[in-house]
Amino acid sequence: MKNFSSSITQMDSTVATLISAEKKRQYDCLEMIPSESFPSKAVLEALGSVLNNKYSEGYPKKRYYGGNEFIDQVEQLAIDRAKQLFGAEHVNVQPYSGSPANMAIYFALLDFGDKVMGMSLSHGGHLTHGHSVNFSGKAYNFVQYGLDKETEQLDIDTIRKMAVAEQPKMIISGYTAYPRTIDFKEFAAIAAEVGAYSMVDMSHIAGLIAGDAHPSPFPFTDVVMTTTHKTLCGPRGAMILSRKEDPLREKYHPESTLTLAQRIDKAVFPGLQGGPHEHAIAAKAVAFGEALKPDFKVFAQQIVKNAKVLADSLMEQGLRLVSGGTDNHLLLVDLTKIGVTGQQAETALDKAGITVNKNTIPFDPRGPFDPSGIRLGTPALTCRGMKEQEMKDIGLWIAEVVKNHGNEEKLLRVHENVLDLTKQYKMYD
Ligand code: DSN
Repeated sequence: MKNFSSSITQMDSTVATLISAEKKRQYDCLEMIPSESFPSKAVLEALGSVLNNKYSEGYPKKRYYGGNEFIDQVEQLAIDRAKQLFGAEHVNVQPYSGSPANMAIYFALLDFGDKVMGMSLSHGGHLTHGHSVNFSGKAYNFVQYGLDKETEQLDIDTIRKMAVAEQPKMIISGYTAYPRTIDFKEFAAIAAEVGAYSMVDMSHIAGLIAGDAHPSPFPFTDVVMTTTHKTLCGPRGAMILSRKEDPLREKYHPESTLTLAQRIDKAVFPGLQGGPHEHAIAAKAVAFGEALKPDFKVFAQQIVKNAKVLADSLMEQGLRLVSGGTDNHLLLVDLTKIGVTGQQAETALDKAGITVNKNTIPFDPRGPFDPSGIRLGTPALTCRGMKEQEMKDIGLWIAEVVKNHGNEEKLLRVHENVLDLTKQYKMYD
């Protein structure tokens, strides 16, 4: 019989030691990658539960395997809570992660070679929004829009003109490195005007939308997807939320009787995936339950408040922020003026215990392996309970590090400040 009772420390000290080391890193560092957050212990318990053991191809009450009485209830709960959280007509909680969710949406609504509009990765989009090295850019005819050179923000009139000229079948909004509010209503109106599906990738800001800290893409967007592990603070995974009916069925699928909801479900399973990860789906249900509570609004709004204070603190130190600030959870710092590269800044901040990622800025003259900027975010620190005063201090420390990235002594001093701060904000224990 297999050993069911020994802990990982007893069974595999090598992996256990690595997990402990990563836990200590997360506790000791200031985690400022904007796509990361810290889920509750309840979410992690669901992820590590026996639901991992079950196969359940299909959907609640329509499975290809027996023994799904409780699994059905878990999955239905996740669906119902997500519908309530966002006001969506239909939800599929099975996508394993963001990229397969996007792939399933394209499979559901497009034919290979169809024209789609998405923002280029170098301006803040995502690989799956049409980059040439990604399946999306290979299988579909993506035309890519970018930001206005002066404002470094979306210019909705330019995007409308492009849509009218290009006549795409789908228009995607929602980004990974855009610090400003997105006018989803305008995007839906443009899509309706040119007879395209409107799609939103709200992965970065889903928690802000759930907490009323960013305008929602519902109910006017045809299909919305999100990862569940960013500002939503759930497990790694994704979901697709959509209208029930297909507003463009006559135009694009006249031979089909499928609703939009049915097209999405069929594309996820059996179109793309096999057995759903029900342990992750249970963890999604737990996270959605947390996001439905009133204090989640306070949390989401604090993420934005923290980002604004951090932005002010950095700008007071002479650092230039792309677009001049932030409306959401993230900031893009252009380091060109101070003669530092994104890689140099990321490495120096790492040494000082501040975890960020190097990032291209719009119209970046440098390449993606050593771009001109860094991307910062406040979700993980807000999960730990940090507020405005901490953000002010952290802004000073970041500026000190990037301006003195070769000065080991200064990095060490900032690291001591970071350790003093992080030990006041314990997690999980
Ligand atoms: N990797 C994610 C991010 O950091 O934004 C996007 O998928």
